[in-house]
Amino acid sequence: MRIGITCYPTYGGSGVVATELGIELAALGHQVHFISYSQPFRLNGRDEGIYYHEVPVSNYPLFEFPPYDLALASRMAEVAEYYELDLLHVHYAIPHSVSALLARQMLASRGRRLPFVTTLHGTDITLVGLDRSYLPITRYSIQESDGVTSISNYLKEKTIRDFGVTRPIETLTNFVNCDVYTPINDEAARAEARLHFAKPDEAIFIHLSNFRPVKRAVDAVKIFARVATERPAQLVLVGDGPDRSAAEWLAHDLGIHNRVHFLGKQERVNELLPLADLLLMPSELESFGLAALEAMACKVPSIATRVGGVPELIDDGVTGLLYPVGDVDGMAAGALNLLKDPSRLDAMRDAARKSAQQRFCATLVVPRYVRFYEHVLANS
Ligand code: GMT
Repeated sequence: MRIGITCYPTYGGSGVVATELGIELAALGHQVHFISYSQPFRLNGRDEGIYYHEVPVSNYPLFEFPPYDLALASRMAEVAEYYELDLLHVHYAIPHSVSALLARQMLASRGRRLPFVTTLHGTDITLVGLDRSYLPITRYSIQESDGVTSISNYLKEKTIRDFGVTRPIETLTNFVNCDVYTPINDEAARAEARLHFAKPDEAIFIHLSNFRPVKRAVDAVKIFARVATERPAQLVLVGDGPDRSAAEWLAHDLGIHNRVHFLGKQERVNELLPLADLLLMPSELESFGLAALEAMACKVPSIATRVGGVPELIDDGVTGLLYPVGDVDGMAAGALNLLKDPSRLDAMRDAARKSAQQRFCATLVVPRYVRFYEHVLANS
């Protein structure tokens, strides 16, 4: 198949999923065309079968707000025509599904078919889509999509309930390449690599996010601060965003900044995750929780919040521990108890990897996307 993919190319879960999907589809022999305002950050541009088309956005003095969604629709229609795309797959409803709808109409007027699939990721539904100024057009473009997928049952049900969408929505979860996200099984090699951040007797915590308020990165520092009063430990924070300076300030204010490492945006998180003992994901809301899945594949369980689609990913007490939002004391106590009980932690580490492999591996989920595309093509 020839598939056009549009996503937000910067740091964010939907862009990661879209890019990894494109890479996996190309590896299966499909031709993949990314159409976006800049090259998705996990794409190195060298993969066979992957093409990137930039969307140029002109800015005239008259345009107080440059119309990116229109430029995107034009580019989608052009790329679809020149490269004979079978379908478009847009990630994050706003504004991508609206642009795809326009591109489909532009080509239909010339007798050419261009079905499009919309994948709902999270804040497009839970926050942005519920803004009154965006809701009507978002609902319309979801309803008019040729196929709609959601990354969790939670998000699917929320879309039906809050948006009144009546067309079928297929749940196709986030996935992880279990050969790229792997534990370091050689204990001596892992111990050696961990020395980069911690002394041999110290635990390593990791937090991975875009530091938006919804991620509650400051809670990650608070949880770590409580743990660090009881046992030697280090915290590694990966990513960047609006709450980073608040988290940095807190680490300094609490006098733990020498044990808290802000690494900023990192491309190869698969090399960092296996070094950790536990991932901290204290989010206000997660429609799925891709960071926790990537950690699980590396044998790293999560201390996380029981929100949104997280319970569909993490089996509380088996592959991680779940707490109410803001329960910093509970999360710190849970982490300390696990670290005190190495056989329980080891069992949880094994269960986390096994669950990632058996339920969320790219080899399982990506073929479901392909079958979904075939279904859409056969029915549109
Ligand atoms: O706000 C974010 O975390 C980014 C957002 C996105 O769409 O870029 O992430 C969402 O999509 C991820 C990939 O499907 C999910 O794993 C995240 O749980 C989801 N984030 C939220 O729902 C807050």
